[in-house]
Amino acid sequence: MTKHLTEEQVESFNRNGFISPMNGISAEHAAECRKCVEHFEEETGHHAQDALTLKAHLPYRTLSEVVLNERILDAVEDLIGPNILCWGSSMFVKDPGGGKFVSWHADTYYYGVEPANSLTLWVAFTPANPTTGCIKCIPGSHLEETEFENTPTADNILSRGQTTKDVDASEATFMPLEPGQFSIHHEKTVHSSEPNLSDDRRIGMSIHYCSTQCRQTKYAEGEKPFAALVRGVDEYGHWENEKMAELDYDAAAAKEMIEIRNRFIGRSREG
Ligand SMILES: O=C(O)CCC(=O)C(=O)O
Repeated sequence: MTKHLTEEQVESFNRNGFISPMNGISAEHAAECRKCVEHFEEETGHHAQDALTLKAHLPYRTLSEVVLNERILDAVEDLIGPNILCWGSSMFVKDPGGGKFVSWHADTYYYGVEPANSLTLWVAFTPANPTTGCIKCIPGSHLEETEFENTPTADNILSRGQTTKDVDASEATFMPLEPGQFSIHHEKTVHSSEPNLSDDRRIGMSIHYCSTQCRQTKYAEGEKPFAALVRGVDEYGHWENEKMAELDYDAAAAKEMIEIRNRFIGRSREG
């Protein structure tokens, strides 16, 4: 018996590696999330795409409430089971006319989470569609071992420019979303997004959930990564418990988030 998804959606996720759209937070909550993104940029002087990443929900209660949203967690539970960790989240912000895009890739290239009982849930704070540059996925690609190369360019949002080899883009399915709706893709699903051709920003938050059985393999022996237990029980103890934001804005958490991101990028570069 599923909690939010239909049996057909679960079957479709297992077959295709993604599902969309689902109703998540309210449109009002999505608008408040956009305000957080723009507040962060004013407060810190950083563009959210560059700095509100990896643990994006930690400086803001409004963003942590997205991660903890019951409808969202019900959908995650339907796919990976009742014991759920959130180990991170990243803002994806494309300014109008900016030319920024995301190359074909699978999140598994840099997640370091094993086994692959993990997924990415993307919540729209503004309309996401083919004009604004929504995510598009290659059906069934999560069932294959894909290869990639690093080809960074100035406009590629992925800093290392991870790009899957031999993608047939004509097979892609777009995942349009209204503000507050969400999509889910498996960590091995090949996906990308094109530039924002509209006259407003396209903003969404990518949330990284995994089952408590998963480990982070990019950390040295004896060093524990942080994640928040957002539902169920953690019978494995592979992660140090991370607290959700309690303040409207926690400046210390924002500073720490930027430091954590820099360390994570260092590890990814090491391999
Ligand atoms: O927001 C985008 O355009 C891409 C997001 C993405 O690649 C992801 O959430 O894994």
